[in-house]
Amino acid sequence: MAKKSYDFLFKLLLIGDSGVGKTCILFRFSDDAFNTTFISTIGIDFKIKTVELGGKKIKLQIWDTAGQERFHTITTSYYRGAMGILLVYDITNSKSFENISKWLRNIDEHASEDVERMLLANKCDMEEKRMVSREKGEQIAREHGIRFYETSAKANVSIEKAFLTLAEDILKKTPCKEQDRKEPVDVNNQFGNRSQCC
Ligand SMILES: Nc1nc2c(ncn2[C@@H]2O[C@H](COP(=O)(O)OP(=O)(O)OP(=O)(O)O)[C@@H](O)[C@H]2O)c(=O)[nH]1
Ligand SMILES: *[C@@H]1O[C@H](CO)[C@@H](O)[C@H](O)[C@H]1NC(C)=O
Ligand SMILES: *[C@@H]1O[C@H](CO)[C@@H](O)[C@H](O)[C@H]1NC(C)=O
Ligand SMILES: *[C@@H]1O[C@H](CO)[C@@H](O)[C@H](O)[C@H]1NC(C)=O
Ligand SMILES: [Mg+2]
Repeated sequence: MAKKSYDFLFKLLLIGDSGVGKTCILFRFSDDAFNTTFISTIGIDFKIKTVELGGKKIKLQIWDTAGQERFHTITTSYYRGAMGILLVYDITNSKSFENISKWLRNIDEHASEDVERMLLANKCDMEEKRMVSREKGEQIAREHGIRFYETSAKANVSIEKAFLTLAEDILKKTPCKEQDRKEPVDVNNQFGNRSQCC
């Protein structure tokens, strides 16, 4: 019997206005690299990365959507299958922050109800051009009960942390059924035995 090379498959999705850095965030996470050239995503793209959490191999299939309005129909068709969604804005672009409420509404309309959400304030390396304070980001995240990180794909700030934390949050609410091991596994979460996961 062939052994699967992973224990869980988690599908994640990146959304947010065009130019906020979604593709760069994913490229930093998957290839640990950064490119200053802006090549706007056409439709949708994805990358795979396998990580290990609490002794479990987790294959992350990460969908990178185009932020441009003209791709709305195609990109929203990917919300349904997502277990985690990263909402991204750019701290140097107020409009991209104001649009977060629009992206949150898109999630309400198109994603599954128990999807795990996370808010990322990207380009935090550009402090001199900042238009959106950290407090404003934290506040909207708090209002919606979701985690918040200021990130930089360029300076490699909190990118890995964000993806791993999101995966961990999904793992915590994943029931045991798709796994074949007998011994319980310490998933190392702050809730101790409150976790539904094995
Ligand atoms: N300074 C800085 N620039 C960044 C950062 N992340 C992305 N950029 C730049 O922002 C521009 C847009 O980045 P992308 O990742 O292509 O943006 P996107 O959100 O994927 O845009 P769409 O695909 O059109 O939705 C590029 O020129 C990047 O080099 C960052 O953390 N810091
Ligand atoms: C914010 O959303 C509106 C409506 O979808 C869009 O026209 C606008 O371009 C967005 N802002 C940015 C900075 O992309
Ligand atoms: C980016 O950050 C991650 C996590 O902290 C680290 O493992 C990696 O080596 C960093 N990459 C570079 C190029 O410094
Ligand atoms: C955690 O385990 C302890 C000891 O087994 C038990 O008394 C307690 O009720 C458990 N807590 C929860 C939230 O399940
Ligand atoms: Mg892109």
